[in-house]
Amino acid sequence: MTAALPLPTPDTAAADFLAQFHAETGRPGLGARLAHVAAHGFTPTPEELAFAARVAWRNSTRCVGRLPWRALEVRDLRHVTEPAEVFARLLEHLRDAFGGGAIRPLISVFAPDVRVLNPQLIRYAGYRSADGTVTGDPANVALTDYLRSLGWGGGPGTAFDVLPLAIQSGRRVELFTLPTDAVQEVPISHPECPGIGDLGVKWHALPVISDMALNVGGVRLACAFNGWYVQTEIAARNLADDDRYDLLPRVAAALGLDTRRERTLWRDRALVELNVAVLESFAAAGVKIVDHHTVSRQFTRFETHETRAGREVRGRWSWLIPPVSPATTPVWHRGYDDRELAPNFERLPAPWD
Ligand code: HEM
Ligand code: NRG
Repeated sequence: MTAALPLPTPDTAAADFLAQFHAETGRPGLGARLAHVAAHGFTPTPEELAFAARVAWRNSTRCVGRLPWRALEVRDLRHVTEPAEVFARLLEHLRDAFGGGAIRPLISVFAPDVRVLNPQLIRYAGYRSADGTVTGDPANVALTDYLRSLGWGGGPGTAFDVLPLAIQSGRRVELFTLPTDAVQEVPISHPECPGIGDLGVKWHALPVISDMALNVGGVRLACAFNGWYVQTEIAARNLADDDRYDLLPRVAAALGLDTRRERTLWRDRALVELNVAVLESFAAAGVKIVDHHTVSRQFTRFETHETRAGREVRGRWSWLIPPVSPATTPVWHRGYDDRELAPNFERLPAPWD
């Protein structure tokens, strides 16, 4: 028997992705597409890219917000390579994703040699002073120092200075200042405790992750994507962690709690009221946000839909449970396989590490 010459086949990651795309969408022509990719290499079509982005969200094991994955709006911006034009497209992303407060899940996908170096489009500076104290967000000290090393002169020095964007194209890195009208923010106050509003705290409306690449069949594309916040992300972590804004002692003081003994549970009580403050403030500002009970229930609906579609839901339990009252949510009582599926989002290395 003579061995037939093997037909050219694309690498397995691309072939696996194309097989999945054709199987799930019911589109004909897998054989022809595989032959084309084997001969010319894999460049995703706009339809393949949109499918990959939505399925990458569906596959995001650390995301509890996956229920509306089919509704993700995908902007194919692979032709955009100039940093100034990337920035212009990111401003459109911020405006359209915000949608006057209604917030829509949106992803902008850029050319392979483009990337935003900031981990999110909106981040607050962290300025470390000589005595080691930090003004602003301590999580962003390294980012702030890095932007200064690129020539940024620094902001006014408030606890909420929005950082400029560092956009890389090939070897070039350029800095861009976000205009104030591109950054929607919500002042945080409490319906019954004016002392919490007096702390002068605010947070931005949109979480737009910009340091993850979409991996579609082995092709990695820089992107920026957003949904809306779960209030725990802001109130139980960003504002509460002692290595972030560390606000629990000040919130407890505003509430008149006894902070001398742990057994008064002043931390827990301050934490709950700070969560109430963030939810009520976003609602009052007309900005979409979800509480941890609702999003956990939505996640179990996502699980039901996926099971009906014959797919297994993967998850990272420690990320899916909320940092407040986790055992009151259905996710607490379930278990998940945390192995990653393709296509997916992959974190890009920080340039300052
Ligand atoms: C992580 C909620 C939309 C992809 C998370 C986390 C939450 C969350 C609470 C954990 C974050 C943390 O602990 O720091 C939501 C909600 C959404 C939403 C409420 C509303 C629609 C999206 C969208 C995408 C996405 C549109 C992508 C298209 C991810 C990924 C992670 C994540 C990749 C892991 C991030 C990391 O490793 O830092 N999401 N999400 N999510 N989400 Fe979602
Ligand atoms: N915890 C981070 C944001 C991570 C992603 N969260 C979302 N993503 N909700 C923070 O800034 O607090 N999303 O695409 O909606």
